[in-house]
Amino acid sequence: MMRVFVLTGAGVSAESGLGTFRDAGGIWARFDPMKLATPEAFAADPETVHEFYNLRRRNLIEAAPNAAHAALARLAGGVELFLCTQNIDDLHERAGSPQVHHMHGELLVARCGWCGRREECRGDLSVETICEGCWRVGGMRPDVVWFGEMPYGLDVIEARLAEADLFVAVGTSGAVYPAAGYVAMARELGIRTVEINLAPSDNAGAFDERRYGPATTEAPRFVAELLGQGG
Ligand code: BJW
Repeated sequence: MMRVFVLTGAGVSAESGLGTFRDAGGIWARFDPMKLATPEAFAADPETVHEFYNLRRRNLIEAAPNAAHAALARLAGGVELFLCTQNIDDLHERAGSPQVHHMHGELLVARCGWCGRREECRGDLSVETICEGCWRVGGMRPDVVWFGEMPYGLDVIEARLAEADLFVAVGTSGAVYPAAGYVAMARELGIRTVEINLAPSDNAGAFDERRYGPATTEAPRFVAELLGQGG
């Protein structure tokens, strides 16, 4: 069975109404990432960081998966798929993807900075939230990977990339490492590489094949072709 490594980014969830980061009007055009998405920002002003993620968590709960998420869920039925997402939303899971590797963590999970305990989190967090593991206050944070922090499961990611026959990036700008480096790694390994995006990403030139258009159109088309059902 063909082994396919799919890397998704914010573009795959854009048509579900969740903002991307670096597009015009994107999240980082309105907010300074260094004041919200670093451990230093959380240490300096946890209330503001909580407010930012509480708002995004509420938006996520209201959002629904789209045709791109659904197509990638179908793909798992026909190939050996490793679905690696940079997204902290759960829309791949809600579309039916059986296994998703969240390299930048998950918004619907909270983690205690004191004891490391993780728990599902669908409500707001605050500096008053108590950890039910160590009963300390002030350490609970969204279980997401901020700048300067180590993404999750890099060893697993690199192992699955090394054994892939095909690497596909969907809706990611190629601006954030280490994910942005995977296309180069794939090429060095002789793996065919495909980009699906609304517009060329920062490293578009590194891909063997490029498909441009909305993820909800291009991902289902690509998946149908891959599963041999015609375009
Ligand atoms: C559509 C569409 C539609 C729109 N259809 N497409 C090497 C070189 C240089 C720097 C570094 C390096 N290695 C590490 C760094 C530093 C840093 C980094 O990369 N900085 C860059 C900005 C230069 N990286 C890190 O800090 C990472 N950690 C790390 O490497 O640790 C190593 C280490 C640590 C300690 C000690 C020793 C070693 C961690 C990165 C964490 C990123 N975190 C965020 C926030 C997560 C929480 C949150 O959501 O708030 O993750 S930042 C943000 O960017 C988020 C995303 O996952 C990530 C990627 O963004 P993505 O998904 O690509 O979105 P956009 O908006 O950029 O692009 C959207 C795309 O969709 C566009 O292309 C559109 O065209 C497209 N699109 N609509 C299809 N409808």
